[in-house]
Amino acid sequence: MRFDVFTIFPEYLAALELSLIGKARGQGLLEVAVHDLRDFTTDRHRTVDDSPYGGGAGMVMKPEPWAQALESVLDPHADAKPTLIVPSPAGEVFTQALAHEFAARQHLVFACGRYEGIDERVLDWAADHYTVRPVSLGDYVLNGGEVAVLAMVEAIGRLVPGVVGNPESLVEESHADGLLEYPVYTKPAAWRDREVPEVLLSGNHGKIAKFRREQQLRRTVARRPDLIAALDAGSLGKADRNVLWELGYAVVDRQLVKREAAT
Ligand code: 6GU
Repeated sequence: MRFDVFTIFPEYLAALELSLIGKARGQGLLEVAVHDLRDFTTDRHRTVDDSPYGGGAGMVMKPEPWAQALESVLDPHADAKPTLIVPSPAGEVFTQALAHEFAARQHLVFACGRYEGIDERVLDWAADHYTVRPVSLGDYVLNGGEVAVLAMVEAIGRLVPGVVGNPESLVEESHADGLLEYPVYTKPAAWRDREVPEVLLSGNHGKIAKFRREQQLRRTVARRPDLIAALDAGSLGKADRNVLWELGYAVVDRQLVKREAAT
């Protein structure tokens, strides 16, 4: 799998040389190329921005360097269009499902905007050559796309087979089944007057699995009720439904609804 990143701050992406992603690059599992957008300018000052038509605050990224940059990584022999990911707080929200979708692609290109964003015509033009996907990390504003690309390349890259050493760690983690992960503990069994839950020391794997599942449900209800509302209640087991009933939820048309709202 290949990633190309275009940015005016290539040093920002140096973190992709570290840890799991850096190691995967060394092993040839991932190819990551970071490009300086200013290398695709033609004027003496290497200008990438200009004032917005229609007025308003800030600057807008000019279209010409972006077109040169995005053309430079197109492969005329590729059998599918690459995906162009444009980090933007105005994009669709990046989720684990989107990470899986992108991890199945051969070639991802990231266009990091700065200032107020990239001239909209770049995205229109790019759609002839790319599948264009404006993507947001969430409902808050960053100064540019670079930090978002670090997050997305890590979330996508770790799903590529071989990048994470133990593939089981991909199954038992937050969001894998629409719930948050259960809490984890290690030695010592007692620490500063706090004990590890006894069931985890019991060696009873059935009881441990049941305990962990209940913890996942409790945690998700407390922290992310939006994820509970998005569950398909029809696919939940009896034990799950009982825990959720105790936590104040009822099933109506395969949807989990707050019990007081249901009556
Ligand atoms: Cl992807 N980019 C920027 N600039 N801000 C963001 C974001 C992305 N996601 C959340 N805020």
